[in-house]
Amino acid sequence: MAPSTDLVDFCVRLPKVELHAHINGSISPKTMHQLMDRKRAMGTLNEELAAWQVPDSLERIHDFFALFKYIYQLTEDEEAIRITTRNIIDEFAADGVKYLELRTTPRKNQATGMTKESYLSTVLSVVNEPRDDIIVRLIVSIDRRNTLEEAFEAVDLATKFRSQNVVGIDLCGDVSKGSFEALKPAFDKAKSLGFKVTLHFNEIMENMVEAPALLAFGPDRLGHATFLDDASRQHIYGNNIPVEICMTSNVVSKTVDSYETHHVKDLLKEKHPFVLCTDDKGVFFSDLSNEFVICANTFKMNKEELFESSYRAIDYIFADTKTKEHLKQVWNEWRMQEFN
Ligand code: 6MZ
Repeated sequence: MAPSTDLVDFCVRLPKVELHAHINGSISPKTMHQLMDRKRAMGTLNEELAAWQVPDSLERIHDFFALFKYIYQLTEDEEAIRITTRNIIDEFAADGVKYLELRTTPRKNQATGMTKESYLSTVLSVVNEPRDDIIVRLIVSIDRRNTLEEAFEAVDLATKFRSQNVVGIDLCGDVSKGSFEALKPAFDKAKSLGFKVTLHFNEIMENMVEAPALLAFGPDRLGHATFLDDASRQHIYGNNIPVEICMTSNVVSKTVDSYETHHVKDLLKEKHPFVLCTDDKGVFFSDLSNEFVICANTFKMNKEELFESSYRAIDYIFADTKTKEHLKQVWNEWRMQEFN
C-alpha cells in the first residue's frame, strides 16, 4: 500500500540526523548525469561508462561493490568531488536532515593528479562551507581491502585534518574481503588519538567469525549488525552500542529478506539505540525521509514515535556536547510547533 501523503510530508519535515552515508554511494542519479555530461565535455567519457546505468535491483551484495568500478570514474578529480559533495549535502538538507555525518575513503588517481590528501581536503572544503540549514561532519573510512599501511595513512590524514571537522573513523568495504585483524593497529591508533570509531558489523553471515574481535575493540557505533549470535547480542545490548540501520540498503542488496523481517524490529522491541540511515542513497534510490516512511509503515510507528526516534539519534552523533545541545533545542522547538 502506498504511504499517505500526510506521512511522507511529515517525514520530510521531521528534523533528522543522518549518520551512515558513504559519499560515493550517495551520488544522486541527477548528479551522476551531471558528472557524465562534464566528462563528455572534457572528452574523458569512455564508451563503457557512457552506456552504464545504475541497476534498480541487485542479485547479491557483491554486485553492489562492483558498481564502484563505474562510480569512481565519475569522481576521479577534485572538481568532481567538490560537485558531488556539495550536491549530496544540498539533497540531505532539502530532505530535512539537520545534522549529517558523511563518510568517505580517501582515494588517489594518478591520471588526474588527485592525491588522498587533495581528495580529503576538497571534501572538507565543502563540508565546512558556511550554511545555516545543516551541520556537516566527516568520518574517514578505511576500506577492508586496504593494506595496514594504507589504513595508517587514512588515520594520519584524519589527524592532519581533524580541526576541519573530522570526527571519526569507519571500517567499510566489500564484506567478503579483507579482515579487521589485519587493520586493527590503525584502528587502535585512531582510538588512542581520541577519534570515535564506527565499524560495519556482520552485514553478511560470513562476517560473524570476526564479530568477537570487532566487539572487543570497543566501537562507538556499529553499522548494520544484521546477523547476531547470542554473544554479540548480549555484548551490543549490554554495552548499549547504537546501531546504524539502513533498511532499503539491506533489502535491495538482499542481506535481509524483507522490511517486515528486518532486524530493526528486535531493536524496537528491546528499545535498543538505533539510527535510521540511508547508506548509499544514490545507488539505492532512497533518501532519509523515505527510510522513516518505510519504518513507520512496516512497524506501525506513529508520529510521536518517529519524532522520538529522530530525537534519540542526537545522543549517538560523534560531535561535541554543545552541538548535541543545540540540535536538541532545534528538535524541541520543532516539536512544540508540530504537536501543539
Ligand atoms: C560496506 C560500503 C557499503 O567511501 O568511496 N560502502 N561498505 N557495506 C556497504 N553496504 C551496502 N556501502 C558503501 O563510498 C563508497 C564506498 O563505501 C563503502 C564501499 O567501500 C564503497 O566503495 P566512498 O565515498
